[in-house]
Amino acid sequence: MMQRQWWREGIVYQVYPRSFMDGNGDGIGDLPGLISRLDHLQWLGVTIVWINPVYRSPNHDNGYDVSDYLAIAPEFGTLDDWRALRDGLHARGMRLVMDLVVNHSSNEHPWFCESRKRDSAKRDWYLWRPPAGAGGPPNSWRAVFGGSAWHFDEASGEYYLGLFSRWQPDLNWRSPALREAVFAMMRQWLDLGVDGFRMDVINMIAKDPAWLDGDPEPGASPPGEAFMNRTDAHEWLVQMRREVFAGREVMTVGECPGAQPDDAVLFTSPERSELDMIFQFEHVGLDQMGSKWQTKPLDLLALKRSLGRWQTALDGRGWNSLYLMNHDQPRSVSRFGDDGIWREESAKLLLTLNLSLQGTPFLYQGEEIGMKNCPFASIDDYRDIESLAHAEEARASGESDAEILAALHRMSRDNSRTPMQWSAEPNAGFTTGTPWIALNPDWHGINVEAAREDPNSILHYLRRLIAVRQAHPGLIHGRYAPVDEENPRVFAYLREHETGSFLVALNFGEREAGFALPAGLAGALSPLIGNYPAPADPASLRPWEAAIWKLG
Ligand code: TEU
Ligand code: CA
Repeated sequence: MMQRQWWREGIVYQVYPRSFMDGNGDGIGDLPGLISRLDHLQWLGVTIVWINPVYRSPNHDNGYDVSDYLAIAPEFGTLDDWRALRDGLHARGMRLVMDLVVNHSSNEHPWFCESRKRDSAKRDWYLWRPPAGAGGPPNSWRAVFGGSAWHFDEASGEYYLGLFSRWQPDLNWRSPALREAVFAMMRQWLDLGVDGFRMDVINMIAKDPAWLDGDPEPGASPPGEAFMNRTDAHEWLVQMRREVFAGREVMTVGECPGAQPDDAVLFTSPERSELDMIFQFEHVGLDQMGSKWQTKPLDLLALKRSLGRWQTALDGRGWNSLYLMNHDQPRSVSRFGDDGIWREESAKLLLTLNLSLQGTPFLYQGEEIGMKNCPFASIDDYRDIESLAHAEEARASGESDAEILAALHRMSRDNSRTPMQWSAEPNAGFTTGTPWIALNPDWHGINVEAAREDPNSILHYLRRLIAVRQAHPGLIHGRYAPVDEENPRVFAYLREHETGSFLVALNFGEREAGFALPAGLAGALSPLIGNYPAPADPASLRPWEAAIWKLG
């Protein structure tokens, strides 16, 4: 079905509206601000824009607690502003993907307010359970942002499930009426001209009834399959495709923490008509030991094996999304690259990785200029519910503020939520007011205006890289084949396609490193793009050198 291919050939730019551009001086990014920067996105060459939630919300989790799915939050603007954004993107040949947060709503959503009444017809639109026999929560599940995942409601004398927080009650997708209410809302957005949805933790919408009524094995930690990637979730996504998307040109990407390649084949194989692609989390878990706050150095071999596994698993059977960061992850150049003296080279290398694999690349605001993690001086500078919950728990367990800050500097989601850096003007040109969150103080040297003036900047490199990828179908669709797999410092691979094949080589480090060329390729390499002025030498790649060659 050719009509569904546009999202395979596309390149997505993720905008976190709250931190992208403030149009009215209140310190909060908004839709008019985003509209004023669309030429930047068009100049870059991206073709799809995904915006994080802009619906009405109490903002306990910055919009991932929705209290009205059909209203634009006042801090972002009006529905007319949204229409102007849609028209501005479409006029520039770009498409608009909205965030769909329907594993849970806000506890202030009217649906939940009604559901709190025990005799309400919407009681079963959420997951209510009586206290366990001895009192207390029905099972041992912990909430992602701290404490129990079960929250007691005095009015009805029962607990409700909120896997993330008390402000984010989980919707009960087993209710056909709830599913239809969600589908009706989605159809309204599609009728307004939305081109696709990014679906928040969509693989969590089905929970194991046995666990909802108590711990089958008391004291055992709940297995992921109790609430992730369950068969019912697949069935409800097939129903969604049939009842919402039929006959429409819509892109769908499901955020699926904990999904394995086999799950991804089920979610994304075209024959199953569920989703077009998913966000998997394996590569962004490699530098962690258990919790995200206990980190270890990244092992390049582990990264090569992980990304290679996903390339092979979905080749011809599904489709990958490709990302190195987003609004939940730290800045890619700080995490996977070197944000010190090799910042520019390593940022270009990471962009080359993300745009030379099979799948749809997702870029996050600021990646185009190599924005770095932001080491706030005080825990009070942080805004994110997840970071503040961690700080509270860590303090309670005796960690010092210095230890807590060190973990936040590495992994806080606020690293990627500091305001976009547009120029060397006050507040980096993001706002004329007081920003809702502090800027990274390095904006004087790292900003879009400065990058536009430097032909060797990350920004200009990315623009060339996007043009190269879009001009060569083999870089989009080609089969991935590892090269010199056990090389501990160089990530090299082929992309084989009938329209033309390519060799990619990435030296992950500041030491010169070579790699073993596949037999017969030595004389067949035509340099296509690289992050150094002179062409790369496969026998001796320079520090953080990235190169793509055309074969033949
Ligand atoms: O994130 C889901 C999710 O798994 C995150 O909790 C992520 O694993 C974690 O933040 C990594 O530190 C989605 C949204 O992207 C996130 O912003 C929301 O907070 C969350 O769902 C709840 O809606
Ligand atoms: Ca604003």
